[in-house]
Amino acid sequence: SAPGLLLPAADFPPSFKWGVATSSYQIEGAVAEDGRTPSIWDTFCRVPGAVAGGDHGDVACDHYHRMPQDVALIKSLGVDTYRFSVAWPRVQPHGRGPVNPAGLGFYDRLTDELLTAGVDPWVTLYHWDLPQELEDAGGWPNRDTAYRFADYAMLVFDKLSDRVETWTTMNEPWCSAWLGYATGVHAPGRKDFDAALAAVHHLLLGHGLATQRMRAAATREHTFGITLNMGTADPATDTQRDRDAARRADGMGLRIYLDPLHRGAYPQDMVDDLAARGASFPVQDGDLEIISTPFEVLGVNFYFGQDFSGTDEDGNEVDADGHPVVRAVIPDRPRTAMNWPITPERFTQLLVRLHRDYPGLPLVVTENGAAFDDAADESGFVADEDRTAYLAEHIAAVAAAREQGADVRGYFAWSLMDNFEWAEGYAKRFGIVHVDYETQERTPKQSALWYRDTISRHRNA
Ligand code: GBH
Repeated sequence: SAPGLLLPAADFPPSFKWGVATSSYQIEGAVAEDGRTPSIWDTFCRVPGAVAGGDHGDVACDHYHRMPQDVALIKSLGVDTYRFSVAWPRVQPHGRGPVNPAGLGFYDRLTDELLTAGVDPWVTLYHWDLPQELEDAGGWPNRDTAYRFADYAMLVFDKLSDRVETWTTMNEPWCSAWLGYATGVHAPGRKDFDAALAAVHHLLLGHGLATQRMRAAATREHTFGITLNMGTADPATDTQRDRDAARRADGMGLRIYLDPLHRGAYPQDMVDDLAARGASFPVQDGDLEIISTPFEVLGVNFYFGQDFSGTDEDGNEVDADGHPVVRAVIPDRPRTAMNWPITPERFTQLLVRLHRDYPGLPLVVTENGAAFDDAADESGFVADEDRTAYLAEHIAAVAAAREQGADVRGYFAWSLMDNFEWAEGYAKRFGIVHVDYETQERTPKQSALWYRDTISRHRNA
């Protein structure tokens, strides 16, 4: 068995939250039911070549119809918390205007089902499924979308805040902005650098507006927050050029989000870099006060760390447009099925660094996990020692970060079950529970059984 599989229980206090996570479009299916309208992902999946295998979320894990059984499954894992996202086009089909009670009713029932099962609901308000009508009106590059998001947030908050304690606004705005509007590998598939910069700013503004309004309307204590995807960026070699490349990668990947959120300002080195290419964030008076409104938890999604080089393969320091080269160099490690390197020690490094550079911000790992080429036996069981080892090593990395003072208060595995892995479709499986997409049968993998035992060992320590 893999090293580190048995963790000393003392590494985690009884208050530490163990969980599993999913998102709406990746599991729900039922895309045209009870008044739901298309999101940008429904549209994008129909673009030839956009998603591997021509896959789409029409059925996905059929969670919309199997929710009570799925909550029973979650309960059987013994977790404290279930992190799910709410589909905006179910709740507010036109992206503005009145609530759709049938759509919101699903999350109302889900919340009650979880509470009855003794599992804490953790809401993410936006995990990438923007109503298509709002994209048609300009999407996240359009400032108005931030205000529409805050209105939508309030519709959900009004209904669920009596029972849901923790509210996170966005999942990984980096992905929404860069993959959606700059590289175009995610919905809506646009390729426009300036649009992506505007999207970054309006996603952050939407977070701030929604957080302010929810807090003002709260009638009890709540935990508000946001989840960011975070890697690590180390220089490939110890030269000034590579150190600059790593600084730039960290700036665009992490600091342009966390600095405005926590310090109320975009990082000056990144503002200068952007100015050198004639670009800037569309900041208006008062925006940074809104964006930096205090919040109580930072959700950390970590998969792997990278090195960065300031030269391309031919040794050039600038690209064809004259911009400085920032080239990712994948560390020489075993890889997952996503071709992502396995770098648990960099997880420790990230968590300790967040604690140092952004003090006073409690951290919860809202996603961590891995895709591997699972082979299910006839009963549907997957003996996923690779995934089990990945989880064990990364949980040990969290324990190591806590020992070094990082204020990490929870860990959620990505994902509860195999699901629609965005541009990779269903071929990539991140679940700790196997899904047979023909029968919709769920079968806990070895990693799920290990996770359940690990949680119970900690709880009974
Ligand atoms: C998360 O995205 C999502 O929240 C979740 O829905 C998804 O299923 C899960 O992870 C697994 O993919 O090499 O330039 O892309 C994670 C997306 C992947 C974004 C790693 C940053 C590293 C930089 N992240 N990626 S790059």
